[in-house]
Amino acid sequence: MTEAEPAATERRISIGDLAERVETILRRHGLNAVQAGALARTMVAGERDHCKSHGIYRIEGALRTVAAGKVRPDAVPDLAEDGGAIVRVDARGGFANPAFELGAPALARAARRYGLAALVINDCTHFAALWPEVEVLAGEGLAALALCPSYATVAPAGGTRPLLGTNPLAFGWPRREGHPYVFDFATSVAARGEVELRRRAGKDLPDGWAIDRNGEPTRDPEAALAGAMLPFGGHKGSAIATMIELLAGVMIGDLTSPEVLDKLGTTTLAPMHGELILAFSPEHFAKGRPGDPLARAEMLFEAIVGQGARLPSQRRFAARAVSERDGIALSEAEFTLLDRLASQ
Ligand code: NDP
Ligand code: PYC
Repeated sequence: MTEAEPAATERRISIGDLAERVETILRRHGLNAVQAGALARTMVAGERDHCKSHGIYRIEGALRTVAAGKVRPDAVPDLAEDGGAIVRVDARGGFANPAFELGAPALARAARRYGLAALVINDCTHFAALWPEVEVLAGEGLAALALCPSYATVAPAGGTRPLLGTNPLAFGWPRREGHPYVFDFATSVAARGEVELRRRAGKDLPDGWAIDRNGEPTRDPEAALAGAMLPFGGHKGSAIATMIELLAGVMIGDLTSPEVLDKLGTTTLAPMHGELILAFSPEHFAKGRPGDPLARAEMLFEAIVGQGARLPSQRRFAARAVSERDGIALSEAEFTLLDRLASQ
C-alpha cells in the first residue's frame, strides 16, 4: 500500500471537511468558538500529517476532560504584552492551543525586537503535539523551542515508579525554501498516546518502552499503562525530561508532572499545566559574524541527507502532501466515531 492509496477499509475526506466536522463536534459538546476552532485545527493537522497519536483519537479525551469539569470549554485566553521579551498568556483554564494562537504573533514581534523572546502559557490543558507551534514560528523566520510537562507516567532512569511526564520537546528552524527543519518528540521512549493506540489495536510494545507496577520490563500495553514508561536514552532522556519540569513547570510558576497527577487524580483526562515557548532570531544572533545562518544551516541539512539519512518531519511533510492532494485517509471505524460524536 502506498500513502496515496488508502486500504479497502479507508476513505478519504478533505482537510477542510474534516476540520469542519471536528469543530462542529466540539461546539456541540459545549466548547466556545475560540476553543473549538483551535482544537480542531490541531487535531486535523495531526491527521493530515499522519500523526495519529495526536489526531482525532484525542477528541474523546478532550470531551471527557470537559465533561469532568477539568477544563473550561468557554475560556477566552488573555494576553499580557508589556513590550519586554517575556510574553504571557493566561489560558484561563482552557486548552493550550487557543492560548498559543493568541500569543504567537506577540512572541514573534518580541523575538524580532530582542533576538530572543519567550511565550509563557499558564493554566492550560494540553493534549497536543508541539510541532504545529514551532512550525508557525519557523514560518515567521524564527528558530523555536517548545516544551511542556505532562503528568507523572514515566520513571526516572534507574527508578521504578512514574514521576516525570512524557514531556515533549519540539524545535523548529526556518528555511527559505520549502518546509522548515522541525523535530518534536516525547522525552519518554514513545508518547503515551502510542501505547494507548497499541493497546486498542491489541499489539505488544517493543522492548524497552515500559515497566510494570513491580518495576519489571513489560511489553503488555495494559501493564505499561498501569506501571511506568521509560525515558528515551536512559539517563540522558531522564535529565532532559527533568529540565522540562524545571523550565516549563517550576520556573513559570505552573505545575510539574507529579503535581498534575496529584491534582487530576487520573491519566484518563488531558493534563493541566503550563507551557514554555522560546523564539530566536538567527539574524540577531549571527549579527557581525561571518556567513548567513540560514544558508549555513542548509549546508548542514544537505550533508545529513547526503549520507542517506532523512530529516525529521520529512515523513510528516510527505504525508501532508498526500493529504493536501487526495484528502485525509480515515478508517471506517474513525468515520463511525465522528458520526457517533456528532449525534451525541
Ligand atoms: P516520534 O518518535 O514518532 O517522532 C519524533 C520525531 O522524530 C519526529 O519529528 C519525527 O519526524 C522524527 N523522526 C522519526 N524517525 C526519524 C528518522 N528515522 N530520522 C529522522 N527523524 C525521525 O515521536 P513521539 O512518539 O516521541 O511523540 C509523538 C508526538 O507526541 C509529538 O508530536 C509530541 O509533541 C507529542 N506528545 C505530546 C505530549 C503532551 O503532553 N502534549 C506528551 C508527549 C508527546 P516524522 O514525524 O517526520 O517521522
Ligand atoms: O502522548 O504522552 C502523550 C501525551 C500526554 C499528554 C498528551 N499527550
